[in-house]
Amino acid sequence: MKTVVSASALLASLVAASFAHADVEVKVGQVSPMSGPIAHLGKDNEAGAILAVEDANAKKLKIGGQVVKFVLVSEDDAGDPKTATVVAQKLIDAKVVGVIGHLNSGTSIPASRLYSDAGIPQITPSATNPKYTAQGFKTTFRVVANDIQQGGAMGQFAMKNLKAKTVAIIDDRTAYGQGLADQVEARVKSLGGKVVAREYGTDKTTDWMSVLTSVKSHNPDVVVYGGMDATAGPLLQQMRRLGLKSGFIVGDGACDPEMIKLAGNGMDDKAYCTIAGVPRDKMPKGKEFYARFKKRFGMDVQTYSPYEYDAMTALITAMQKADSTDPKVFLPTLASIKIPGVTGIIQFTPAGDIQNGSVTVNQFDKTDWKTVAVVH
Ligand code: ABU
Repeated sequence: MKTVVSASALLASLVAASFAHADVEVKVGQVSPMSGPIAHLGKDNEAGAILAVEDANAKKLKIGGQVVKFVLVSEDDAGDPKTATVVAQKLIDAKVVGVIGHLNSGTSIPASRLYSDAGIPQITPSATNPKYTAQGFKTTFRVVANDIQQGGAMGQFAMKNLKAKTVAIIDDRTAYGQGLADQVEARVKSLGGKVVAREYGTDKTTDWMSVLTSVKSHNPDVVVYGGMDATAGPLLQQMRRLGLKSGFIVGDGACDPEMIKLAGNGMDDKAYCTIAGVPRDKMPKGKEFYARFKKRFGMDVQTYSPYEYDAMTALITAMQKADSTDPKVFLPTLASIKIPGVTGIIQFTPAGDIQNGSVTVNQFDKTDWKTVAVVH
């Protein structure tokens, strides 16, 4: 009789064999929306964490005299603030020693109090609302620039590069979208621009026609949107369908391949987006990471998986340097860490923000986003 061993069974036995000598298992958490309209972004983030844990485990790290196997506990918060606190408590109860997440500002902020009370470090790879690190928690970190930087860069780009005199701002009323829109408005006004409309929908809105009809009556030079790709794509497509020819700038929640897919024939060279970090070709290990990611997962990086990878690596390196997997012991080491990551140097300000955060401005060019400026 012929014996058939499936590739996955073979892989499982090889992985089991390679950890046969691990003395201790240590749980690390990851939270992102892995269901709902931005699940593709959540899965992108999760994949970054998987890769970092696999790399760490391959090194068979000895911490506190024991060989450690890191076990990733991944949770889906669906991008919903209430679910975020439920899964945060679940991770705390499961005794994870640190959490990478959440993806959204609206989920990271409410969850951060729970992690702080439990003394567990939380590093977001993508939430950009400045309030996240302004709460005075010692457990709260972020590896991307915040929306004071990003919103400022968007407002400045509209005024100085696109020479806008009038700007319309739309947001999705989330902590991220509204917060980013507020920062853009402040910068536009500080540079002498006129905000001719402030309109909003929700993070589920896909029919923007009434909002856009109102915006069109002001004939703005530039329309700025604070929200994610699932809503930004239809917004831009409907803008163009309505004959609104203004420049369009969207933030990091929509600066990805999915935005191009969703906006379809609405994409043109008047469409810009920003990322709260550096472009791939400016990342010290970007080329290698993007290639390894594609090979491992069979999909392209969306936006923040390299940052998720760096966040998880920083967490594990802090344990290694402190020679302890006890958050009470390694938390100060994490706060003062300085390591070369895929995306750049990972080092935090006293508040927990990334030191020297950058914002990249991209422009749509024929088929893809192309970098036009990096603001440090
Ligand atoms: N920064 C973009 C998406 C995540 C968030 O801040 O809600």
